[in-house]
Amino acid sequence: MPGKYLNLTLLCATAAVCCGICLASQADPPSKHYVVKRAFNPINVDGKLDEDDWKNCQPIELGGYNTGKTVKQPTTAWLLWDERYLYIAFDCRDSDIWSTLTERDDTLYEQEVVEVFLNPDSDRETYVEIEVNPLGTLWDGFILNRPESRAGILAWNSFDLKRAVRLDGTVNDASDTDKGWRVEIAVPFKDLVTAANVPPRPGDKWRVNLYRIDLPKHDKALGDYSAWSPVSGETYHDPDRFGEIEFSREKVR
Ligand SMILES: [Ca+2]
Ligand SMILES: [Ca+2]
Ligand SMILES: [Ca+2]
Repeated sequence: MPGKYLNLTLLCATAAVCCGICLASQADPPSKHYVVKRAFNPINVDGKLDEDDWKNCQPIELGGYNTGKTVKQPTTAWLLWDERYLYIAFDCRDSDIWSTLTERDDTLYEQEVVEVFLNPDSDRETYVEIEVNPLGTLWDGFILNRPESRAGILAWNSFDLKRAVRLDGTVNDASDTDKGWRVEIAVPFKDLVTAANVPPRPGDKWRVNLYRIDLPKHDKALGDYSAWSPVSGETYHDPDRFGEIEFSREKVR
């Protein structure tokens, strides 16, 4: 995915181009809205999405990251919450699952991955980014998306974050045909320091986006880059285009 953290010079140049656009525009109203219901039962973060709560939860379908159009490898996501956690689940259809990165805060965005951008105070400049790859590796960072530059603070860690991955297929074996991979993530509210309320109050609204990268044959030119709320350009770092979630006191059933 373009616009990440590998090259500070490139980041600055990209940010400078974006800057004029950002300063010239007011915050865009969100194109997507999702009501996050409370979990009825405890969510077991094991990568199995077999809880009734997930089955009863409204699904989100991701589309092309800046078009919203159908992608080759579909992704469905769901969100729930309770007093301690925001839960996010992904179901990634994938005929060839691969990943080689195993260390926390490795450059997961260079390979196959799901990504969650959480912006509790809905500003343009600060948000949390969480990524999980098919091996269960975590990338967690606090993003400073300033007009002059963008930086991901990798030293920011959500120590109580839970995540799990279940494969429906094999990873790093292109000789067979996989079905996909599922991810379950629980983000502790206490780590989301820009949130007005911890835990959120019913009616609180956050700007959020959900993304996935699928790279057939390890080739970025063939990549499916998908998003819940389509971004305006070539980077996922477009907080004006994040969707909006609203926390509901209603339980999921
Ligand atoms: Ca589960
Ligand atoms: Ca794949
Ligand atoms: Ca980190």
